[in-house]
Amino acid sequence: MERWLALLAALVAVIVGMLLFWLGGPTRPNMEITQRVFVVEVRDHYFDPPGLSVLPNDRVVWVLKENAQGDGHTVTAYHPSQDRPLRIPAGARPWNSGLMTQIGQSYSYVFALPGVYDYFCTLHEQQGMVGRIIVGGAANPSPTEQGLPAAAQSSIPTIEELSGVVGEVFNAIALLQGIEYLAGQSQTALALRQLRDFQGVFAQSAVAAALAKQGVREQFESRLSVLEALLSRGAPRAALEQAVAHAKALLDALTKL
Ligand SMILES: [Cu+2]
Repeated sequence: MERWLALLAALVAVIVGMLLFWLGGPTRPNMEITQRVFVVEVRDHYFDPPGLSVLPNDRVVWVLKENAQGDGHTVTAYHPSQDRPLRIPAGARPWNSGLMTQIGQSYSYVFALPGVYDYFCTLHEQQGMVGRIIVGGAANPSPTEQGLPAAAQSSIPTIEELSGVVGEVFNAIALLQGIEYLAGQSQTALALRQLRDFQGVFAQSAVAAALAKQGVREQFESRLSVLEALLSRGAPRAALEQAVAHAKALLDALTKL
């Protein structure tokens, strides 16, 4: 009799399990992929960070942070439509921000096609104000620095750099800047999500290893926690900016090693 009861219980458990699975299927939240927002700061006279390695559908926003001379900056793709050789994937939509002169002014672009995208500031290209974004991993064949002005050849990150730890550090800087940007746009929920996604993959990242090597990994993680707490309670913008700056400072130090 006990055996029958046990069998019955097992049968009921299986049926209930199947029912829950079937019922749970359609009501489970969509595992949609969140669009990440990377912010590149436009400064006198460089892009910070100068390179990124992103995935298709990621958004990059360039935000004007410095304009001391008042002549402004642009964010412009290397493309024949801009009187320049093609240095973005064939078929990719070229972009040109136009002249940005107001601090805080921004320009946004969503990268759809994989490949390497080089861009420049039309006013300061000769001073090496150029940037590079790899979408969907390193391209084959890899573009070279040839054909760029001399100053740009030395300032543009190489494919190898962007595919390695340097690229990961640049990405982390731009993601933190993206969190600050989203919060500034009153998109606090998205900012928090981006921060938590970043925290979720941080432990296994090359950035964590590089910070650990400098003995500042825990310091960095606690600065992320401070940022998370501030975002969670809707702290004022100045406090968020300071928290982002604190976290970024440790990453910036890595790029200067
Ligand atoms: Cu410029």
